[in-house]
Amino acid sequence: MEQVAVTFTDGSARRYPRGTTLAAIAAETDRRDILAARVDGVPRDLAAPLERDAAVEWLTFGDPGGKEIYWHSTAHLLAQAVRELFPDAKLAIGPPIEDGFYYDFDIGRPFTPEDLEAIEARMRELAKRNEPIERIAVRRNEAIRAFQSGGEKYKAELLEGIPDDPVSFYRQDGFQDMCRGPHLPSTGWIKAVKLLSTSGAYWRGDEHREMLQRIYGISFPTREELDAYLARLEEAKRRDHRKLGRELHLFASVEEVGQGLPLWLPRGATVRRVLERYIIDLEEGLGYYHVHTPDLANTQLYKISGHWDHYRENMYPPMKVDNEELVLRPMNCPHHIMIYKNQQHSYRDLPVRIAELGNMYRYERSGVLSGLARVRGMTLNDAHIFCRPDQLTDEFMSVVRGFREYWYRVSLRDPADRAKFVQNDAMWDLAEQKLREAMTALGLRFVEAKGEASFYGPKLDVQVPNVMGKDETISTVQIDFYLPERFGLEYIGEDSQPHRPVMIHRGVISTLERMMAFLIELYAGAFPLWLAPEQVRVLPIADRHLAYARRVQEALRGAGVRAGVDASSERTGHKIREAQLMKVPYMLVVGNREEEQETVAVRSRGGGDEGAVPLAALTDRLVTEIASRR
Ligand code: TSB
Ligand code: ZN
Repeated sequence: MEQVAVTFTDGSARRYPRGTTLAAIAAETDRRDILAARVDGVPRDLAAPLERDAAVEWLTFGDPGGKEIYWHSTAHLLAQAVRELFPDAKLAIGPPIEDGFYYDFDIGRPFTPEDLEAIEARMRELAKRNEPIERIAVRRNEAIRAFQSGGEKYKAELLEGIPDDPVSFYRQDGFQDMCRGPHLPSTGWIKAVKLLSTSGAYWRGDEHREMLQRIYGISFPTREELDAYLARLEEAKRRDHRKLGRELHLFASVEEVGQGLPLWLPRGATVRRVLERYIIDLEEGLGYYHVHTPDLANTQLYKISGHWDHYRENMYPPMKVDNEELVLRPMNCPHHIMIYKNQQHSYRDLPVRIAELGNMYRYERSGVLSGLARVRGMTLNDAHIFCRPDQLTDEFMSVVRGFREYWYRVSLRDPADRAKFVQNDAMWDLAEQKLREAMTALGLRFVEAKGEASFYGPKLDVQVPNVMGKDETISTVQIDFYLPERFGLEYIGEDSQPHRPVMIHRGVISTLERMMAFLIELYAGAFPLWLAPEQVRVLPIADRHLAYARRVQEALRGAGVRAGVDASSERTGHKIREAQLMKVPYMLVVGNREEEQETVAVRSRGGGDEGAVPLAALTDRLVTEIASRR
């Protein structure tokens, strides 16, 4: 019998009779977790026979590709359950997503929480039956006929977009769904399911089309994994900066102002100001010059810089005023370049480091906006370093040494994307080489990401996971040979001749918006003392203690401590709870005894009741703790 040669990822190879299924080969291993395979890189069902020599890579739930299949099959199970409970339901699409899956249905009304419970219970029953999931080929016109007679208008429309004949369907237990696959071998693989939420979703994401009902869910091979995921989800909800931002009066987003344009409320603005002062002082000490430049500029500036050609889709459209055409700036670099150009520079003055808490505006698509983490109007802790080529590596390294480590992403261009990145291979190669050299010299490990570079040069990004485990860029440092060229930047060298400087773009704490989102989630809203908007709240026991409470407040304010007073007529227990809800680090209860003895009864946020402490001693202690920034 004819044989095919199969190689495995561990490098081993074996021969099998042609037509042997992947399932048969998988059965030779003693592993029970193989749910599908990649054959020459293409995901396939275990039931698929091998017809020619191939490289086989087993897929399990532990692999991203395996999860995708697992969740995709669970989406089918969901559709089967909905079809059984709502025989008139029309099915649309049901893909796996980053965390789980969804399926869109048309049942003529929204799903209720009770519906979800019933559907989930039915899914569990169906999974227990452990029905095989089979791939079948259906003639195209048969599929069209079936969809028409079943009133499956969404499926019929989807089929119009697929040229295949025959088209593949997957069938389990009498239920079938048009699908490319692959899928799990049987429904019994799905051990733990949770339907998480439902929402309206337009068919094809088009607001002019039908409103469908989307059900989101997730599934795991064990109950323990599901429980751990749900616990993480709960914790994420508790820490969610959008929720805490509202509850702690830090920021607000209102429709009247606009999407992605958050308002910083007094408490949030206080935290921001502390961060701003801290970063500006630090940067001044490191030799950065802080400047102020306007949020708008002539469109021409961005035509020179290349933003107009490579970054326009992220820019707000220009506006005409008098005989000028202006745009909101999407980046601060061109303004800083004009500051550099405002005077002559000698090789001795370099590097010149120009910094700004620079406002910028990006037309982020509404679907990606998220609280403060991704906005349209933002303020970046930005700096542009203009240096000699021989200074580049050192400057780059000292910027990176100031970063806090999470994980590093080296963001490179995608040479195939000619629109997004300027075309100049020699320039890109040099910049990428310099970046890699510096990373090697720093001894840092990094992951490369093709296509994530800026249009003008490669970046080193510090990626930080948010509460849901998704990564966002906080710090970034970028090497740029391009803008100095575009703007004809110069310095006078030792040889008295003009030379071209190199630029480093650098952001350490990201935009204040994203940093705030990150800090809120990191501390679950309980900021350390130095950042807390209200560091201390004085709680008078009765109205007659209010005057003393005010004196305590004044004394603390005089020492630079942000102190509030609860002047309400509530009882002390209530005042304490209120202060705890607002996560105020210190509560100072004052009554007769405290007033007589110039003391305060201290309760710290952790719940610790420390008893009476002389006001002067407490003030000193707070000042020291604030200065420690811990
Ligand atoms: C560092 N020209 C450079 C600058 O000199 C620049 O703008 N780089 S950037 O495009 O990568 O943006 C800098 C940082 O801003 C990002 O690393 C990210 O942390 C933050 N940022 C970008 N877009 C948004 C957004 N929509 N909302 C909040 N923060 C953002
Ligand atoms: Zn820049």
